[in-house]
Amino acid sequence: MSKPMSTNDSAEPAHQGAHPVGAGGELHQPVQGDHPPLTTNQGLPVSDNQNSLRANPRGPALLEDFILREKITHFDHERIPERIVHARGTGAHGYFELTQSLAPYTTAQVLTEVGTKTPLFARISTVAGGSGSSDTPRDVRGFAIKFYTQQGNWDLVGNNIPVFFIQDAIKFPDLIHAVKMEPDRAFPQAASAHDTFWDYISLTPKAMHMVMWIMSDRTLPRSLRMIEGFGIHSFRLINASGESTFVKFHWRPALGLQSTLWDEAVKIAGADPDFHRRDLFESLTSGRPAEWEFAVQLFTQEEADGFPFDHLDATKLIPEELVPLQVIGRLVLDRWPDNFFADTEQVAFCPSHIVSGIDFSNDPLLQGRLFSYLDTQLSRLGSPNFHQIPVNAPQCPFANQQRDGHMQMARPQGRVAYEPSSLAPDSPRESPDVGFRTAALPESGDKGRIRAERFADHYSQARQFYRSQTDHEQAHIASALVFELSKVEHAHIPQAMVGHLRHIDEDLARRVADGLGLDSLPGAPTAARPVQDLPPSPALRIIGKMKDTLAGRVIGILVADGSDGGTVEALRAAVLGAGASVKIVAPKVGAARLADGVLLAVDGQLAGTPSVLFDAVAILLSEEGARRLSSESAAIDFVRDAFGHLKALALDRGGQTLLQTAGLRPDAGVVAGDDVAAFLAAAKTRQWEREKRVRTLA
Ligand code: HDE
Repeated sequence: MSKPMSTNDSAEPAHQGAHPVGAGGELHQPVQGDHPPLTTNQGLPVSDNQNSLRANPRGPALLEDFILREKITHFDHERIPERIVHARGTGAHGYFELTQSLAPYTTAQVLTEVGTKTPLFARISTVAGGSGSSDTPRDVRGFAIKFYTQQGNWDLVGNNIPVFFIQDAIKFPDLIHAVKMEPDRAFPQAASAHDTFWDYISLTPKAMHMVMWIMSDRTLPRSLRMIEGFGIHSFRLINASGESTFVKFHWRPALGLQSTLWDEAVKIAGADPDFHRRDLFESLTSGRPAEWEFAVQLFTQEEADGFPFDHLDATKLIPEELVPLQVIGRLVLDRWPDNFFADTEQVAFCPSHIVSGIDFSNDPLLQGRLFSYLDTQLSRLGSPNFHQIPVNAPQCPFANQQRDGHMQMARPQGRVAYEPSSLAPDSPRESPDVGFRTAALPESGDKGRIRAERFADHYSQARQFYRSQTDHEQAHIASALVFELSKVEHAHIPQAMVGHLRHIDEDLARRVADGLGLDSLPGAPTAARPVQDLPPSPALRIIGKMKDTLAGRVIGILVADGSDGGTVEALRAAVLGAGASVKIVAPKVGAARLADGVLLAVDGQLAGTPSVLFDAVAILLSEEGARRLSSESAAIDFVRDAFGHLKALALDRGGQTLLQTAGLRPDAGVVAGDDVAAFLAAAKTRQWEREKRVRTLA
């Protein structure tokens, strides 16, 4: 019988600095400095974390092994249910700083104390995909903020689009079931381009305004740092006299609004499924905070009565031209969480987390949301005590007589767990002066399953949105509709959709019908109310909101052995000076040997670092380097995609050779590799003029 051997029976003792291999084959780490003992969850130091308890060296494992069982059991339960919607998210810590007081309108201190920095946690998410889905599908982005105010937590749980598909919470499960993967086949993942989604939408005229937004490039953001945010619903601000003013909340990105193109987003999903998460991580961990302006639209009941739509209807927005935005503060994200699960996964947002001085409106979608979030979090986080998880806990004192429950962390003292009590005079009591009070507003009318008549105007704002767009943006909307509807198998569904589009814009309907190969324009459904021609709102565009800056953007420089070091360095220095970051791409990861013999460190290997990952590119190659890359499809794709995605290109002679090999002719967005100023100017925008040369748009 062989002698049983423990790990530490290996030739060299494990704790003496070498790397001995244990009986299990694991390499033991050398011990450096002090380290805490590895223990069980009960605090028992563990002697061997490599071998489970066995009857003999080649014998069965023993049930007695409580250390193995504890470790595996905990592992088996590591996952919690993902969110039913918004499962894929990225979070960060930061703060809100008020720059202009809203004291005439509200008693909420977070909106009245100028200069106070209120800590917050933000989570930005896609909606339809699972938690492991990619970052760049065509989808709405959730934009949820938890403000840890000194008067309690205030959650503003919004999206990057100011309207929604439906008007009443009772339709939310139907909408989500329609967009999620189809239940019999479990695909498509994270995509609206399938039958059930468009079937539901084609039967839901009220969704048409939102459809215009989701078919626009708003759903293809370049970066989470470059999206707008909206609270969507009207809320109320309540002042010290109890007077109420309606408010809509907005976030506007300091870096400007920017999107990718559809083809680009699709390719990014393959090149880097974590594109947005990585972008925010790299930005925050390299000391570049993400920042938004916080703005409000304020309006009275009388003003609301004069709007040509009902502001309680979440399928409508209030154009900025009608009620201007007032910037009142800034929101800064500057700290990546220490642990993703602890914060980003466990954070529990809830629209009913409100503070005194803010109140809800009667928007029926909002009213339904006030119920849903707490309910879903009870099953997702498994206990009514999820408010004790650090990311969810208020950062001000909180106390009440709620007790016990799964995972209770608090240890309330004394015998009194009720109120009022004479036995515990210092126990928590209600505060008539500062406590939350629902605005005392009159309600009257007949009870019923009913909806306000003005909610039935389904097409006017959809038309306003479409007609407010630039030619390029209109073409992208038409192309997106053609793509999505071309994936639908049942022919009557695209037909019905084109019928709806006729109420929005006849030309749009024709373009989509043509793209889908329909012989004639289907009839339009009867509109419940006449479609109004509302004035165009330029604020609804993306083009024009992209800021004239390179700050926050990423430039890729493709080099190979033999590239000219002087040109590379001049370009890199200028780009860094303009606030962008630079990644060097080369055929081999490690380093490229430049013409002068200097080794240039490489950030990405060509085949794994395509140009879709950059905002603009430079291709700086020797003639020999260009000749070698001319037969590399990854190099041809690099230049062809950069060109096709309307990016600026800086090319030296080798770069031009590659451009020619790819069959492309230069235009104004293609500049000389040593013309740094021209490149910086061109890289700040997309080359929209090029689009008609490279793509047939519906
Ligand atoms: Fe949500 N939504 N929602 N939603 N929502 C959830 O809550 C719901 C709606 C939004 O990063 C869920 O904790 C209903 C509009 C965001 O953790 C759930 C209705 C807007 C997030 C839920 C809506 C949102 C959620 C799933 C129709 C923009 C992610 C997980 C009445 C204003 C928050 C969870 C995060 C998450 C319900 C519509 C934004 C199921 C019933 C409109 C940003 O409770």
